[in-house]
Amino acid sequence: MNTLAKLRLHDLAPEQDDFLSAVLDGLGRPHKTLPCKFFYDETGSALFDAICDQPEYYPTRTELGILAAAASEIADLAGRGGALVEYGSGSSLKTRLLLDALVPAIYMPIDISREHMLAACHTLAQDYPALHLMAVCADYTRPFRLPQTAPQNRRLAFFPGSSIGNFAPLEALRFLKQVAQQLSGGDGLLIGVDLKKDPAVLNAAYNDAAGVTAAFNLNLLTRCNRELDADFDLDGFAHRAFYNAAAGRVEMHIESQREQTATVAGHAFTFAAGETIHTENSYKYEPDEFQRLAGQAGFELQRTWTDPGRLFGVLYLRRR
Ligand code: AVI
Repeated sequence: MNTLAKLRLHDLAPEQDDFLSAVLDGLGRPHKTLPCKFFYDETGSALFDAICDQPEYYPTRTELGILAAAASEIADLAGRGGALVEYGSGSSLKTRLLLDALVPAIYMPIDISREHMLAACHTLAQDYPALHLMAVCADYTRPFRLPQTAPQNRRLAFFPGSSIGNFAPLEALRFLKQVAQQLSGGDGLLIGVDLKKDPAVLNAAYNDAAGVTAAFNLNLLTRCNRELDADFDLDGFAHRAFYNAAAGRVEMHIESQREQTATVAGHAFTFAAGETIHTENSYKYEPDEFQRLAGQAGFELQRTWTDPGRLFGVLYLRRR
């Protein structure tokens, strides 16, 4: 069978982010910052995959275990044979677990990276020959319209990996409201949320002994050197990650080890010893905290699954 016959690309031609402007803007602020979305060049994506395999980084394997155990209950709640809409590329094992359990008529991944998503879709098309794949190339952090599907195809939106944690709470609310708009009353949202826990567990997860998270964080500077004609001395900066309990988030920073100056595309930036570039926030939630946030976006909690250690939550919410 020609698998391509079942794959359609809906290219909404998302605006590509301007790395140079973001770096000049972020490093020009009183508290230097770089947006975490720039972690994911080819090296950064490979490093992120390696993070997920580190013994200290529990979220990926914990969520996968929860989904495997809950898959048929999820299918009972969401209904089988509908449309699975994933915010992200769908190259993960988690997607396959849901495809096996829900047997949807349609799988609709949404991703800004067209090539990566299409590669994942081609593999899925071979393994799931009956599935209609509607790949949507879009930036889901900005407003966009989903392609129409037949009203009988109930939608289940899927946002795994605790990626919601990388949004500040107001951005998370805006994102959840957009998802609600893209669903009809009664449709579901299945979302992975990393839970608040012993800070020692969180600190270990973002400071793995093998140094993979450190390499992932510092790759931002390597990327600036390669792509933006910058001259960061990689030996002069170090990875810092810690749980900020007051803010309810793990923060990642790149810390300057001495007073120094670096240039980016001809613009000079000075760093004091100990000064940091704030590169990522990863918010952690209590289940009821997240339930309230989702409630404000128009969702009603139906079911929460966690692991025995209550490290991670998978929530099924219904669009009101
Ligand atoms: C993608 N995101 C959910 C990860 C997280 O845990 O916030 C990114 C990450 N940063 C460091 N390790 C993993």
